This record gives sequence, structure tokens and C-alpha cells, in this order.
Amino acid sequence: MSKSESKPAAVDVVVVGAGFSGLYLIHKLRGLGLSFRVFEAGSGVGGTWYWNRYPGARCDVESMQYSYSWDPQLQEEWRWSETFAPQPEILKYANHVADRYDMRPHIEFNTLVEAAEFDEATNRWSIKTSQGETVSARFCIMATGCLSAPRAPEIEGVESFAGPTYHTGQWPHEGVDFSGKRVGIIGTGSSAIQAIPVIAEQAGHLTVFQRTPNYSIPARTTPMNDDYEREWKDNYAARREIMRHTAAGNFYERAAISAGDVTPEERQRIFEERWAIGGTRFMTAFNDLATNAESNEAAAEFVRGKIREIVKDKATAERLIAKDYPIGTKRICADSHYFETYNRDNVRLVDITEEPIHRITPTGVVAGAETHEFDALVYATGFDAMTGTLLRIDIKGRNGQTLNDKWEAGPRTYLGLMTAGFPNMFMITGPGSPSVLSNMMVSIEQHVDWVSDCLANLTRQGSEVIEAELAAEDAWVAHVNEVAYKTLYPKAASWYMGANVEGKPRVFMPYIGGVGAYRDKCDAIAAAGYKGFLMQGPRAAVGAAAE
Ligand code: FAD
Ligand code: N01
Repeated sequence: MSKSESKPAAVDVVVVGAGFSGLYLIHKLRGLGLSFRVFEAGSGVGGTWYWNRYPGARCDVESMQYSYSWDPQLQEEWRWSETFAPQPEILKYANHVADRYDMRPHIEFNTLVEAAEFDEATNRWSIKTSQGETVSARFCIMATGCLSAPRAPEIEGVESFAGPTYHTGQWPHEGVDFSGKRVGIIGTGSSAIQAIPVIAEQAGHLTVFQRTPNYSIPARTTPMNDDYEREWKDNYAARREIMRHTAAGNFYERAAISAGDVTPEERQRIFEERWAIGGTRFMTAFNDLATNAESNEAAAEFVRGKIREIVKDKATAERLIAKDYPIGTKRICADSHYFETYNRDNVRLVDITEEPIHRITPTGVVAGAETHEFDALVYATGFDAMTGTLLRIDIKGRNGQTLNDKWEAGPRTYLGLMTAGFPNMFMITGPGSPSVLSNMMVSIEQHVDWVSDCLANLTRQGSEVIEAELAAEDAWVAHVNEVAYKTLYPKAASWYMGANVEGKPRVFMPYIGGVGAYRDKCDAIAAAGYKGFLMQGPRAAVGAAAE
């Protein structure tokens, strides 16, 4: 008997994905006593940290903060080696959690969910997997991740390159030896900025193809200090609670003043202080860097000055400096010696706005008037973020409507948790929730807690179906938009806006109203009988009763 044959063909819940969202769901669903199955495309747990094994990959949220908070024992026992954990250690942590809580028997690995269809006659989802199985479930929870649909560059001849090619988001498990090799890397986002310094140390020569320069702050990761770790552990409960109610889910000092409230000298001093501390908390040096163009420009100019100081070749420095979008409106990067790497003799920057890539050939890349010959190519070209992974699944809701059709003009959700017309399908950190604008561990836990409380409620009520109301969804989409356009974020052609994928609608996808404020809204909606959600079932119509 095969593994899946020993599993029930009908369950209460199907979970798609075994990253940090899927693992926490296992813990919660077990607690609720519901029957469930978990499908994972990869051969192991960890999601992002399973797939993104490129050299230099690490967290840019402090290790003490980027971890689960749901078991005090776990957070007391686990020890991080550095202030910002490297990818192998985060993956080890995910595996530790899976083993410690005996989660693996619930997960079916190497199993891609290809399709999910809601049957209105039975109020159940029919979920098809790559193993040829169809599973029936009352609820389907998409724990599929926001950054889990990697994109290769759409460049003529991309398939023709004769040497090995590597996408940062699908890095080989056995690692890659670039020693002595001529390597080309396309992209200068967060992944590239982490990978470039490490690859440059190993490769014979590295050529970086940059389309848009990025702002990056030194991460300044250090070995974990015992006293620092102890202080965190002694205060974990209180700090975690504070984090849940902050703007971005982090325990960082956030200034209460505008950059315009201080003298230029004081502003410079504060930026210097943040630069010296390192990491993305640079963006909380003042309270209006995301909203006030002048304050933002002061921060951007400070970083430009740093790049000019670090990079010796003036022309290269100018090419590395972002000038036409506000700092932070494309995901701010955290690096370890990124700009310094351009001072190496074996590294060259090609600005493809000056020397466009014409095509990839079997031996290299033709850009401008030059042919660059390579032994290997790295695509650090990012993801079809937030919606890509969901839309790669053939999802059909009421009346056979596909999610692709419904989201043709951009994602539409209520709270980033559900989308009208697709009953009983939840998304963890879906578009319209703070997700990628936050410490995702905090947002993942909040969503998983909310969804499992909701399932417990439905079970208690005897309701079979929960569905977002269209009017509530429309109001939420309008709110998400309104809040976004009060900030500088829409000014950048970022993946937050869908701008990195040709033809993708330009909609600001995450909710920027803040992790704490968002949590309060979700809690208030649940307390009001799941306002804005319709519920149906043999015994209760909770949503209707609350009207
Ligand atoms: P994922 O980890 O993406 O897991 C989703 C899982 O679902 C994957 O394993 C995938 O294989 C599986 N899946 C998807 N579709 C299907 C399908 N159809 N069938 C079966 N399985 C499927 N966040 C931070 O807060 N701080 C950071 O420092 C940070 N660093 C990051 C660095 C990188 C390189 C990347 C790419 C992201 C980073 N993030 C960071 C965001 C990160 O994605 C989240 O922190 C978190 O790991 C997401 O967990 P998840 O379980 O929701 O999704
Ligand atoms: O992807 P990206 P990523 N020709 O989309 C370029 C998280 N993360 O994997 O900017 C040439 O940011 C593209 O250019 P442009 C984090 O949330 C976190 O680096 O579109 N270039 C860009 O430079 C992050 O934001 C960490 O003009 C092409 C790059 O490729 C998210 O994951 C580390 C191209 C893609 O950058 C995604 O990061 C890593 C083409 N055809 C990731 N297509 C932490 O440190 C694309 N590009 C926490």
C-alpha cells in the first residue's frame, strides 16, 4: 500500500505547504481534533528556508525575533548562533520543530497540489495532487507562502545557455562550487545582494547585471552574545506581546519624531547611529520615512553618501546608487559587504539600462555591444510574489469561477484571509494582510491563530461554510489601497506592486496599516460574530445573526 493510500480520502482540512505557516497549522489543527492532510511540493519542511539555499542567505529580522512564540519551552531551549541567522540554521530550526512535535507523519512531501475545486452541492473542496490523488476536504488552507513562485528572467535565449544555471529560490541542496569559474548573476535584489559577496570570494570572475540599483544597509550580524540571549529569554513573553502590537512585528526602537523635527546635524548623527547598528531598523530612525518625501530623501541621500564612500570607482558607485525611487519602497536590503565587493578586481558591474541584455547564448550573455562569456549563470530574479503561487494552482470556487479570473485586475480579499466566492478557503498571509511588510513569524502566527479560532467556532456553531461577503471585501480592498496611497510605497516599480512581472496588474498587494492595528481589526471582526463573513450550516448563521 502506498503512503497516500493509507491516508483518508476525505478529511476536515487540507493544508497546502509545510513552511512555518504549515508547521504551526499542524500544531493547531491537532489541538482542535480535526482530521487533516498536509501537502508539500518540496522533499522537506521549512518552505523559504528549504528552497533558498543560495550562498549568503540569511534572515534580516533578528534571530531572537524570527522564531515561533507558541511554546515557551521551545524558545527557551533553542539557541541561535548569530544575531541574524543564516539559512542553514533557520532550516535546522524548522526541522527541529517538525521532529520535536512529531509533525512529519502529517506531511506528504514531493506532492504538489495542482487543483482545488469547491463543490457547491456538498460544500466541500476537491483537491488534486501531483501523485494522482483527489482528496475531499471541508476546508482548504493555503499556507503556500508569499515568495514561493520563483521567476527566471524572460530573456531571449534563456534556455540555450549550455552551462549550469541556478535560481536563488531553487538552489541545489548539495551546494555549488564556483571556484575559478566565470559567473554571471542577473538581479540586484535582496537575494543577489546577499549572494554576490560570497560568490565573488569563490569565483574566478563575477559579472553582475543590474537593472535597478537597490538601497542596502549593512546587516552587521555578530555571534550571539550569551548575555544578550539571556536578556531576551528572560523577557520573551513581554517582548513577544509588544511585537504583536507594533507596526511591523519587530521589537525595535522606533523614533517618535519626524526627520524634519531635528537639525541637519542631528539627523546625520541619528542616521550614522542607525547605520552603525545595522540592519533594516535603519528605516525606523524617524517616524515618517515611509510617508514624507523630504524625510525619505534625507535618508536616501545618507545611504547614497555611504555608497560613494565605500565604492572606490566613482562611475561604479554612481551606477550602484538608487536615484529614482524613495528608500524603502522596494524592499530595503540588508547586506554583508555588498558595496565593498565592487572594489574587488574580479567583480564587474554591468548596468543594463546603459547596456541592455539582448540575449543569452550557449556561452554567455550579450549586453550592449559586448558578449560576456560565462561558465555558470545565477538568476537572482525574484518571485511572482504574493499571488503567483496561488494562481499556479487551478483554483475554482462558486459557479466554477477560477481564482485567476477573479483576480484578473489584482488580488481581492477580505483581510487577506479569504476571497468572496471561494468558501472555506483560507490564505495564510494572503494579499491584503501585512505579511511581507512585517516580521513574518508574527504575521504567520496571527493568521494561523485567527483561522484555527475560526474553525473552532464553526465547529461549535455547527456551521459548514464560511465565506467573505463581497461588500466587506470591496470595502477592505478600498481600505488597503487608501492606506497604501498615503505612503510613498506606490512610487516604486516594486514586486509589492506586481511591477516585476510583465502583464501583472499594478496593485499594492500587502496591507500597510500595521501589524498591531490589523490584529485589532481581525480580533474585533471575530468578536462581532465574524462580521463581513457569511456562515451557513445546519444549526447557525453566525454572520447573519451579527448583522
Ligand atoms: P513558505 O516558507 O514560502 O512555504 C510555503 C510552502 O508551500 C513551500 O514549502 C512550498 O513548496 C509549498 N507550496 C507552495 N505551493 C504548493 C503547492 N501547490 N503544492 C504543494 N506545496 C506547495 N521574512 C521575514 O520576516 N524575515 C526575513 O528575514 C525573511 N527573509 C527571507 C529571505 C528569503 C530569501 C525569502 C525568499 C523570504 C524571506 N522572508 C523573510 C519571507 C519568508 O517567506 C517568510 O518569513 C516565511 O518563511 C514564510 O513562511 P510560509 O510557510 O508562509 O511560506
Ligand atoms: O527578488 P527581487 P529577491 N532582467 O524581486 C532583477 C525576500 N528576501 O529574490 O528591480 C534583469 O527583490 C530585478 O530588477 P528590478 C525579500 O522580501 C529577503 O532578491 O525589477 N534583471 C531585481 O534586481 C525580497 O524583497 C531576504 O528592475 C531582472 C532582481 O532581479 C524578496 O524576498 C533575502 C530581470 C530581483 O529582485 C525577493 O528578493 C532575500 C530581468 N529580466 C529575499 N528580472 C532577506 O535578507 C528581474 N530582475 C531577509
